Amino acid sequence: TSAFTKVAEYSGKHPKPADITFAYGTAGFRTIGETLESTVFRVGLLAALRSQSKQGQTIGVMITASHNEERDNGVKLVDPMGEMLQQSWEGYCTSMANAATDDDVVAVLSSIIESEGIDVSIRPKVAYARDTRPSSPLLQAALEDGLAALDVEAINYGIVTTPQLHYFVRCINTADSAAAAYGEPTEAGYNKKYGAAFLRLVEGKPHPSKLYIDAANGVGAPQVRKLAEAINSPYFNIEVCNGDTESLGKLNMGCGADYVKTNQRQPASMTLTPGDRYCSFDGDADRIVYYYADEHGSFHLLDGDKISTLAATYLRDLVSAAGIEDLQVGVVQTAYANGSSTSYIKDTLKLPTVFAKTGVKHLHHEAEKMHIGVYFEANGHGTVLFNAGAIAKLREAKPQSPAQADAVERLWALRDLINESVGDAMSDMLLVETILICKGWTLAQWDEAYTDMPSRLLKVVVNDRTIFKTTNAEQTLTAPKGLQDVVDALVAKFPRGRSFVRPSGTEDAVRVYAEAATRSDCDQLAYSVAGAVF
Ligand code: 16G
Ligand code: ZN
Repeated sequence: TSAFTKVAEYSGKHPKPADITFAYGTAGFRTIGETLESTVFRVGLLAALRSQSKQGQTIGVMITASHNEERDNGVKLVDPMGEMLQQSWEGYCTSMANAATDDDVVAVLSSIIESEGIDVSIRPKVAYARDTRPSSPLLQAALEDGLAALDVEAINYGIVTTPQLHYFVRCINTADSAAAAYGEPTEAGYNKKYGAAFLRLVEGKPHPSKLYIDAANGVGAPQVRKLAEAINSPYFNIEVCNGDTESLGKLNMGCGADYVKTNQRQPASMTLTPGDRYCSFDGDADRIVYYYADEHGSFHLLDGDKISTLAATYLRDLVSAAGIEDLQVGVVQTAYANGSSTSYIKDTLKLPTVFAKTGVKHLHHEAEKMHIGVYFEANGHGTVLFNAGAIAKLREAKPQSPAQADAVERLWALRDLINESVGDAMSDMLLVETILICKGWTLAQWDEAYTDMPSRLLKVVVNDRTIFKTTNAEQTLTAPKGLQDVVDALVAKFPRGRSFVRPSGTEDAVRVYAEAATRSDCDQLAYSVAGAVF
């Protein structure tokens, strides 16, 4: 343990608040920013161990609380291929964050080293970044102490989006492989890769109208401006709204993808002009939704389900145009997917669809099983994955005509356009823009595919959410006993009714979701199920 004197000493500078218990949840640690100093310091230590356990590959650390209010903050770890931290390590994170004393921190550290058989002689490598929150610099300093305590070779990426950090980590760890190299691990490399793929795909098509981007007054604002500068083309004609990252109190306030999706309305600061095109990022730019006003001024949302069906349709048509046999496109959704989108995928697109539990890592793992797996949460978080089987089929493709060759080429270009490491608002936006430009579609034309069922999401505060257990991708309750039967009986009363109850992974509450054929049925169903839960 003498090797860890520095750990104990530095840990002393970041004592754990005695009255708080931390938990590494669906999106890492997330709570009031000021309380997270000890946790972020310790995440620095964990990142070092994780890197050593992965033979010195680079691990990512992102300081952000996404769409949460400005005073919150959070931190999460990124695994070598840019994916979320392997689930089996989440428990280590939680134990480490809750160690009471500096000696306890060293003890937890030693026990992880022992259980994982970690070779501590390996020099650890970590890449880190933060969003624009006021508490982020303080937390970054705590992280740097954690990294220094274990002599980590660290790269500071400054203020970038969460998906950019995931991309950098993947680039760094694939740099030595000619076949798998992902790109240059810099902001310029990111903009160059995605910008070039986008221009390759839209070349020769008519220019689109301006796209207004609500950046939630977060890190997406400066980053999308840099992307636009790099693309420098009328194909990417954007105007950033809610791009103020300097003034306090503005981040995610009355704006951003979560606000727009939850309230089914545009940001408070924006007036929509019929015919114009709008989208919103969340505070760390890993979610995106689109919207527009029709000629009567009514608001229409194009959420993650709409993006998912648009992408799946386009990919399915390209695969068929390329003449590649048995290259399957599939879609992964969660229980929150609007029922109309699921029917559309099954009945109209005739594509396989599976349900995963809420949280990106669950969708990601299901999508990896498909050749081309499109996954989105209704809230706008998602991406497309091409698995090894798909790559092999694309490599083997023998186009019989210029049209087939063009389709194969476009599939390769799409793979370059998409950030496969994680859902990415900027990359997803370029994907949507590509498809709309190629089809010559307005947002209203995109919206015509299907009409959303009326839906309602309620939050029910209960004494103990841990008594709620689910199965079937969170669509069926197994406990408390008998409650699912009550829900089923309520659902049966309403035409095309659907409802489910699940404990939140991020808040101390239970969520109730309901859909039905009419708005009033839907609301009645939601409130009666909530009544049964309470
Ligand atoms: C986290 C998830 C998000 C999910 C949300 C559900 C990631 C990166 N984020 O924010 O995908 O929609 O949790 O929250 O996985 P809930 O469990 O409180 O409903
Ligand atoms: Zn986010």
